[in-house]
Amino acid sequence: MKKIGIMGGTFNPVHNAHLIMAQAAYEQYGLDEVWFMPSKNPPHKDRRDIVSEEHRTRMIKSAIDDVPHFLFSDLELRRQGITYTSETVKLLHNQYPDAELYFIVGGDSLASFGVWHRPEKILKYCTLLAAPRGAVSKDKIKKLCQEQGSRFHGRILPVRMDQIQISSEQIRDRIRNGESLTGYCPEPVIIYMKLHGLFHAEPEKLIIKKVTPLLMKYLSATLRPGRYLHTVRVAETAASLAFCHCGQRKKDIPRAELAGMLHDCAKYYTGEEMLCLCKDYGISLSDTERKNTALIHGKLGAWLAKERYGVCDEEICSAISYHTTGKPDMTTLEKIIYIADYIEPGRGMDCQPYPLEEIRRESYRSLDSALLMILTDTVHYLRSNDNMEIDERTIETYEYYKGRVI
Ligand code: DGI
Ligand code: FE
Ligand code: FE
Repeated sequence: MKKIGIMGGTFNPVHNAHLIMAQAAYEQYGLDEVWFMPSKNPPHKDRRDIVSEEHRTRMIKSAIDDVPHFLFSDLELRRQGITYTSETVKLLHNQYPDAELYFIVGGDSLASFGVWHRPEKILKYCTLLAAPRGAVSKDKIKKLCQEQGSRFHGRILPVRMDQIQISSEQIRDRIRNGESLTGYCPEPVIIYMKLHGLFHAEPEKLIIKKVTPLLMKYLSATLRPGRYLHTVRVAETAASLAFCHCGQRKKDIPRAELAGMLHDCAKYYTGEEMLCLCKDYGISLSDTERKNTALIHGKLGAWLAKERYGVCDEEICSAISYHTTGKPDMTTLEKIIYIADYIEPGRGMDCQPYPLEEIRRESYRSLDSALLMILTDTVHYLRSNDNMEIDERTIETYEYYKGRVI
């Protein structure tokens, strides 16, 4: 029987005590998995310091990404209305009738278990695991588990661990006071908060001139793992295309690499977030972009490259900006990024009329003719896809190169 541990909470933000608690429960009760399940933002604006569900989700994912037995669950986020734990565990029980459920809580929550919504119902569907926390220290936890277990007629067991004095509130205070978070949160979470200026801090502005380990850390802390790997492959492909086509200008190789690394840096935002950010930052959008938000990440990415990553090379920013649609009369660097994004070795789409392998070969011979092949394939793909509206710029670029390349 599969044993599933559930770590519920606001995770505003997720921190090391959460991870240690989840790991201790996992080890001591032989759990197969622990699911991190953030709760929904309260509907009214009375908790202004809770950052968006997207931010909290991304921070959790980046914190648990390396641990195979820690998983993310959006069960509570997806539910409508107030989400009571009693309902959540019932839903889980119905969905996984063969699983044994364990709900992991801090000792302070266990002390106030009586005021939770229908505590008996919670214990009907799961075992509660409680770790020392707040006023409930290591030596008090066992007794409290016994007391609350017999009071609410269920199984409540202690998690043995040293009490760790880290809380989300303390982290928010430290950020407000400009104090370091080293040791409080996993590094990707620290980086994520800095990059987005969460909890009343100013977003951090870096000054990036070339691909460095720091830049890679920033990107891997924000992008989803698959997207990050795509980014690295685009950077490598762009560098080798630059090596092939800009032989005389060696400095173009690191520039192509940097543009490749950053080309999808805005890709972690949802469509809704991108629309909000463009409004906030005064980035103008066409009607097609507003309707097809997948088209916005180039423009927004160029803005982020300039304002967050401090890239002051205009051509790099414009290569990022136009990497999805292309534009007439592109520079060599702009072409390289557009092409690298399409041909990087992780891509495996079935392209028509020009197969990907042919385009890959052509890319190292002529950028212009590879570009036209990609544009032809893209227009073919978008036209054969009824529900995809073609961006005017994609067509304009296609027409421009069609009339030019022999
Ligand atoms: O960001 P990537 O996935 O690496 O690649 P990309 O920047 O080329 O973006 C691909 C997405 O953009 C994909 O969802 C298709 C969409 N797209 C590209 N050109 C057009 C387009 N969508 C519409 N609606 N119209 C276009 O002309
Ligand atoms: Fe892209
Ligand atoms: Fe891409």
